[in-house]
Amino acid sequence: MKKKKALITGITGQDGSYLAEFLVAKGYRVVGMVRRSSSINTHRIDSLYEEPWIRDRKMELVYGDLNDASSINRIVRTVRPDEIYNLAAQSHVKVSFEIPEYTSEVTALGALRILEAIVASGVKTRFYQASSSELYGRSRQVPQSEKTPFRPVSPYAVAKLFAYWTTVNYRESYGIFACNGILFNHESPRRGETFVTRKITRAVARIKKGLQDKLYLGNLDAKRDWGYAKDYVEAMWLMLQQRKPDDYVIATGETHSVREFVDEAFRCAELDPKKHVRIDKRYFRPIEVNVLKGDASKARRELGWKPKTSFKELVRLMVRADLEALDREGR
Ligand code: NAP
Ligand code: G4F
Repeated sequence: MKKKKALITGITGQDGSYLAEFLVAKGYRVVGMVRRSSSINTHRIDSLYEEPWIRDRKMELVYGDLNDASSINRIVRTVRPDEIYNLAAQSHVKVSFEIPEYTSEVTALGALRILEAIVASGVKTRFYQASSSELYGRSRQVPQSEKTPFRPVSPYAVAKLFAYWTTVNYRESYGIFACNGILFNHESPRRGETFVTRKITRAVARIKKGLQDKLYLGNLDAKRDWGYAKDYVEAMWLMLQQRKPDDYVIATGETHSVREFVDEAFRCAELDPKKHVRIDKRYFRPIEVNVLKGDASKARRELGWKPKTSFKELVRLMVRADLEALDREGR
């Protein structure tokens, strides 16, 4: 049987790296779109290079940018993927208040550019859009499901709202097999260092090794539904294997405050957070999303997907990974 080909935008990010590994293991040929950077930023997919996968042409990287329609058109036309996973975004909520226009270009119009390239090229492909629980923002409903009205409260979330509806619109207008995965927060040792979970686990490891003394954080009362990224990429793939395209919430169904995450992470390293954690106003946002808690019963029912990793296991594996990384550096 012919090998399936998948195009991943955002392959150098947390989810892109796990998804690439998952698809290659499933026998796909993966093409990753990367943007030009002055320094090497492919550390999350380095392990893929070490495997014989590249030699066997199971994965290749091509230059492109979501802000450059011509590169997207060229890639879709020449690669002719069976599946496209649009994971690229300016994905930091707090940063989106500082660069709102750029965030909208990449995170909103980027999705439109890919969908337009699909229509213009006539390539028969399935499309996954990385939608977000940030769409719910200040929604009054808890837990949030596919039926909960959106109420986005950041430039990032508004951009994701545009991309969400554009995906639905191209599905309905052109019959494209296009799906939104409304993923709640998902974390891992590969999480960017400025997102709160990784900032905490990295600081815990550094404090344990005597490399740092204080951890400065913003709002400790915000609550999030935190899952493990490795579990979540399977759900992306499952959505594109269904008979009909649809939108799905992916979540654990549990919510925990940032404070709980801090306490658990410090407990894992037998440290006292009171001695080390300080509040810094710099890390507060102009408006906060207070509580996110997902209802993923549709995904469980229709995709057969459920999370495999508990909150405590997630915190523990992230702390352990950050400690081991320092050990490897000889710190
Ligand atoms: P991430 O680690 O921040 O990765 C973002 C990726 O997008 C990186 O590969 C980045 O490339 C790429 N990118 C940024 N701007 C680009 C541009 N102009 N053109 C091409 N590529 C660009 O994000 P993640 O946590 O893996 O999340 C993946 C996707 O899911 C994102 O769309 C995010 O908004 C969404 N999402 C994430 C979560 C979560 O909890 N993680 C939840 C819901 C939705 P560089 O390496 O060059 O920066
Ligand atoms: O880790 P965060 O920056 O993630 P946030 O804002 O929930 O967004 C992430 O999840 C979304 C899914 O819901 C994705 F769409 C998005 O791309 C991204 O992956 O912040 C989590 C919470 C916030 O309430 C924030 O105010 O932690 C709070 N927080 C407290 N102190 C902090 C800090 N956040 C960060 N980044 N840094 C702090 O020092």
